[in-house]
Amino acid sequence: MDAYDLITRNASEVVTEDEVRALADDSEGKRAYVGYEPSGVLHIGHMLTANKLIDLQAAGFKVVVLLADVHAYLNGKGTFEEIRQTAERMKEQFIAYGLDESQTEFVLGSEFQLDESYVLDLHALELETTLSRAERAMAEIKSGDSVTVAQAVYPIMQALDIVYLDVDLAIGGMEQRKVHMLARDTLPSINEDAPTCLHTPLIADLGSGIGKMSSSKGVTISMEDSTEDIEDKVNGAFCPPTADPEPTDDGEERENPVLQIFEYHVFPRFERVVVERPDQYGGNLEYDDYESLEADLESGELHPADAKGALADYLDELIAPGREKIQ
Ligand code: IYR
Repeated sequence: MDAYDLITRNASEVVTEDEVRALADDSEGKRAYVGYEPSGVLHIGHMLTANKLIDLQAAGFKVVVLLADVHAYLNGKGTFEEIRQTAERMKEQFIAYGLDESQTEFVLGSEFQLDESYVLDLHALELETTLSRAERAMAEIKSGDSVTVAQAVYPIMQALDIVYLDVDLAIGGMEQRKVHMLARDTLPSINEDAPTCLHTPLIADLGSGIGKMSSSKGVTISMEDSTEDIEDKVNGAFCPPTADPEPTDDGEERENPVLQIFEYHVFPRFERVVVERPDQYGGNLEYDDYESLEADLESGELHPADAKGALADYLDELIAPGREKIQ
């Protein structure tokens, strides 16, 4: 796979393609980052962007993980004390998950976000940003029902992080895209370049295939799950024999989360996927790429129950090293 394909595989969106091509042509020494609010334990959403960081490391990028303690505080996730403890635990889990420690720089937001120059630049960007724009940027990130002043400052700080961490590529899930668009529009006002961004897909709710999987509601998979928890959750997942399920009667879009997890979590990390089946049911099935697994599910060659059994095993293997760090 060439560098551009590796950088962009499984991305929902890159902004812009030309900018990413330029980075791919000369990726040595380039820096990419993702920021995470330290909160709870590592879950499948964190793991999806972490997979992208692992791809980027393979493509020669230096990777920065921002443990965004100040952002978590502004978003009402607890006291600084609690948030910092969580950040420490998350760092260990990221390393256990497979981020190469020697190639990854972990930074706490509070290490630079309280510096005078950062705060003055923050105020300069505040002058350029309407409240309604900041509010829109936070629509899929904020916790709680109303938008606080703290949550309006949050996306502006996120824009500034790209400058202060000196990164060439900002990574995030699709829920971060409006913050990144805000950054592209406002950073030139303080004489900084519009940042290049890459957004990863969101996985649908495991039980229903509707909306996005979230740790605050519905079923999610996290490093806290035991092997049995994972089996139960995956066995209860929505998995019709298609990658393109019909919308619900109310017209809500649905995805196949089992296939999504194979595509975005399993195939990027395992060269070959084996679905174990007793001989009387045709014996094991082996796949070198996601597309052939999807085709077999659609044709009926692969039964959803067998796909789920294999998915639970692979997820357990990905989660096991991080699970040990929680105990
Ligand atoms: N908004 C992210 C956390 C975050 C991301 C980046 I990239 C930052 O520079 C700062 C914070 C979240 O929703 O977790």
